Amino acid sequence: MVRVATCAALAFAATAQAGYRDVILASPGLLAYWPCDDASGPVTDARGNNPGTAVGGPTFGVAGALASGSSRALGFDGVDDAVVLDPVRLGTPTALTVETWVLIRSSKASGHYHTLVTDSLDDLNDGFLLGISAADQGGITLAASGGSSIDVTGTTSLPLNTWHHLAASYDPVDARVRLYVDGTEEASTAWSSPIFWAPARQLQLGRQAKALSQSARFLDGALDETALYGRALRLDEIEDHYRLGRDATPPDTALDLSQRPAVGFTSDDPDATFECRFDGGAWVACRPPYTAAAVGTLEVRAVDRAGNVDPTPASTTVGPDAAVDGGRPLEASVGCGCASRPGAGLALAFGALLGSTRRRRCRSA
Ligand SMILES: [Ca+2]
Ligand SMILES: [Ca+2]
Repeated sequence: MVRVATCAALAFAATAQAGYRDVILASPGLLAYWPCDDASGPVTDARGNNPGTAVGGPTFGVAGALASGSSRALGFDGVDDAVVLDPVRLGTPTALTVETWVLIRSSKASGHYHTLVTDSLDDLNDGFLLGISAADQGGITLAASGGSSIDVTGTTSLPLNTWHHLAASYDPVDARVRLYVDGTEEASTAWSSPIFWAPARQLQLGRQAKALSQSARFLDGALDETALYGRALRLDEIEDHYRLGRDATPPDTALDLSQRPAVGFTSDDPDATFECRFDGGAWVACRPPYTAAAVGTLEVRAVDRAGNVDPTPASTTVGPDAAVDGGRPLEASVGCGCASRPGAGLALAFGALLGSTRRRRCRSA
């Protein structure tokens, strides 16, 4: 839908978030649940049993995964951010489900991975690790005594900067390790060995315990609504969690034409980013204010953190046209406004503008 923004503050219903939390808390076998809605440390266990200590300075209050706009999450810098938890309070369950919403900001180099949730001491020789591979695919490793372990890896390469639901389960009676991605069972492998819980193990979010290769395995991204259960959740339960939590509503895009020739734009989703295209060209990432070097049609669409794209982009005529902007001098800026050079815009093509903007490494808000 196209409309001119009033930039009014929008209220977001917390219904979906509260509903999601209620369902998780009512799930049989729940051992710990970190909604990651905290404004600062410690990282609260909504079940009240296992609060976490933030180390390395993770970012509290980043945009969360759930459909509710008020859901918050915990950001990890991929360098040294982690949350340290108490493995003793987790116990030594024989069956297990580990569940989280995750967003990754970058792809790891070959052989490296993002550590999401782990309870292990010695680099996959004990306990478990839920992670995301260098191919951006979810995976679980479970270890048994004697040094044997099982890896089950998904098949979907998760797009960067969008939220996804990951879960993995193991039940020795069922004798299968299963991996679920966005509410679908994506991989499973037969496995009947009991989980080996090392006496000196460490339960953590965002990093592994072992120093060797640790720096290559920090999470660069965010976690939300992380939960551990002492049983294998069924497929229908995992489907329910995914359906209840996921944001399926596309964001709306609005234009602010009050500062011609610059065009401002906003979205009803405060965490949305934007894509622009000029005269039907390719969609490229952009940020307001936008000022064009040539007369043409600007289209803008918001993209939310769930990957939903506004299906009805906002559009307007832009450019150095007296009928459009009153003939005022243009600034050659696209996106973050860091490429401003008054009067120089007329000679520059749109593509060159985008290139210069990217080269200046405009940072997102
Ligand atoms: Ca840090
Ligand atoms: Ca949350």
